[in-house]
Amino acid sequence: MKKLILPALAVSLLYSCQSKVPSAPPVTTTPPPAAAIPRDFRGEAEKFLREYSETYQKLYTAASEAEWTSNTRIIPGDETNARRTQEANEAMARFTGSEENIKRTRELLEHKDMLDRLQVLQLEAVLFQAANNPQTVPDLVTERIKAQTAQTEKLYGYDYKLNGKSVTTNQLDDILKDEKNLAKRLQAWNTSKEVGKGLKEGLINLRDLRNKTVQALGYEDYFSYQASEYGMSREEMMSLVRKINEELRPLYRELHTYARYELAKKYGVKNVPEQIPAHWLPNRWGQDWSSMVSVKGFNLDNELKKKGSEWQAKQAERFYMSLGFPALPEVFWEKSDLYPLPKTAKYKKNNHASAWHMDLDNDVRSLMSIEPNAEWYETTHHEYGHIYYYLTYTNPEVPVLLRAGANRAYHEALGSLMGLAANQKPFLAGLDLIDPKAKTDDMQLLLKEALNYVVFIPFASGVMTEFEHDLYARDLSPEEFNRRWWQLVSEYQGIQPPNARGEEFTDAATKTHINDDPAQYYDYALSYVILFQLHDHIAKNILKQDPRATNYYGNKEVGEFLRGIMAPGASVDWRQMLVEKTGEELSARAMVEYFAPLMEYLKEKNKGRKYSI
Ligand code: X8Z
Ligand code: ZN
Repeated sequence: MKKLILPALAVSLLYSCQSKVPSAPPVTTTPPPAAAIPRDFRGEAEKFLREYSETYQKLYTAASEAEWTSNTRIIPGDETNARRTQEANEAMARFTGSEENIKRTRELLEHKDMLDRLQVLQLEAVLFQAANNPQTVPDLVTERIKAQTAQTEKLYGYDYKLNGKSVTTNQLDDILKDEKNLAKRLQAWNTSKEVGKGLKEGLINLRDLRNKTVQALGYEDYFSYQASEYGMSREEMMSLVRKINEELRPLYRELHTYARYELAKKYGVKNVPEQIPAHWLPNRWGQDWSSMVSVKGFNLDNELKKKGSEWQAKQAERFYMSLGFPALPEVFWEKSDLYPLPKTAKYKKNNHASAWHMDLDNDVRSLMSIEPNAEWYETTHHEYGHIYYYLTYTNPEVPVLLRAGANRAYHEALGSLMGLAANQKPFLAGLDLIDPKAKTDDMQLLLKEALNYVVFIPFASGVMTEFEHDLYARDLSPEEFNRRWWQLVSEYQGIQPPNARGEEFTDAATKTHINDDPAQYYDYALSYVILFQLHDHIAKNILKQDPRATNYYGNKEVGEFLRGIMAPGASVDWRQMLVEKTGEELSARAMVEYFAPLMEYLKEKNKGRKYSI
């Protein structure tokens, strides 16, 4: 979540943008008739953008600081943080959504052809921000900000109870990964879904407020608003994600069949169910099944446990540095919040991993709850991808307003790419995390990877995206939140709930992004597709290695390639960039090709088994 925080912005009373505008020089001569002076739109845009950006950056920084505290020190019942965050975000909203800024931006954009490309992109970014906070409807914006902060506090202030005892989500995840007793698994799964009940009202409210705020500036709904950042309509985005899902469906079908039979065997269930009971899977949402498979000679969890969490945090940095990226700045180590809270802590924190560009400059931080295990190892690489993206596009060529990914999916892709690379055998052997001489079954390794990357696709491009589409664009009735959620889970993932999930639950809302990163989960699906395209290019053309067995470590050319993608931020066209860097348009080709050998293997393995999706 919070891939980039782009809260709302505004001029606080203390910091008025008006006061920054230098007054016009006194007129000493009689001006010629107005028509005779050609207007210098480029000069006007430059001045406007300079002043706007300066205020924006200050307000953004203040809002980030407040949000940071709200996410790292959650004290239920204490409203200090919420109040401060509210004020900072409102200040931001008043500025970004100000009628004056909107008017001025639109006016300048009417003369697009007289402006330079970067100016147009920046003005479009200004309008995009404005649409989230239009001050034509200030009360709605204020209410939305308030509802948003309250929802996050509710989600992360929640006290999960298992057998009457408080447990963390890391503990619940461990049970779902390791426990063999189905009754115990079910308890943990049920516990993980309790939080949704209290989030329903907030979600209904947020859905309405999000839709109404962007509608004030002409977007049909919040989903369309988010898709517009890719230069796409809602329908175009839906067809793209549906196409991706279809391309990976044959492989998913094999994985699903394989998992049903293997899990039934593991739990000693004779009748193999058609749909996988949700509590059988090693993840709360069934989005990653990789821990189902253990490969002999490749036990990352064991090795990482010996090394510890701090080692993991430093190792991910070493990997980036080996490619030529700089060391993480001191502020990162001083101010990040990387590890689980001690049991004695009197407060809670948001325990979903995120990366923050606090000031759109060099203050970068990450919020994680790193445990020494394979999942956090991958997540750490993912978050550092955001951090290095921030640091790399923080350069004089990229104006503050374009310090973002080429699109949001790129921002997600680069760190995930490093996560994939950091899990490949030659890389791990080089680090002594696996014995270079140990014989490992490569097909099992590929299977393990598919249970992560491929299994994720129907969840991300199917369940999450279709649900949010219906929520925002179809005004899904609150009477149907849970029914629709499980219908999608069944259709796309082939998973069934272990017990009746009436509308008193809101299982969708147990997923953080539904609450605090709305209508953009397809970013992750697209990011996986992009990451395989980039990886395919790196392996074949730079490293000249098999994409399934690479070692990026220490390769400066790979680093150059990645920096070339990161450095321009959002100042480039994302489609053009992909073609330039990989020679092809967005396509699941590389991902399908990567797993092609597995397809054959699974077909063989599944011979005689009944397919159910
Ligand atoms: O939310 C995340 C990142 C934070 S940007 C850890 N991810 C998605 C999730 O956890 O659901 C990464 C992959 C999918
Ligand atoms: Zn991310």
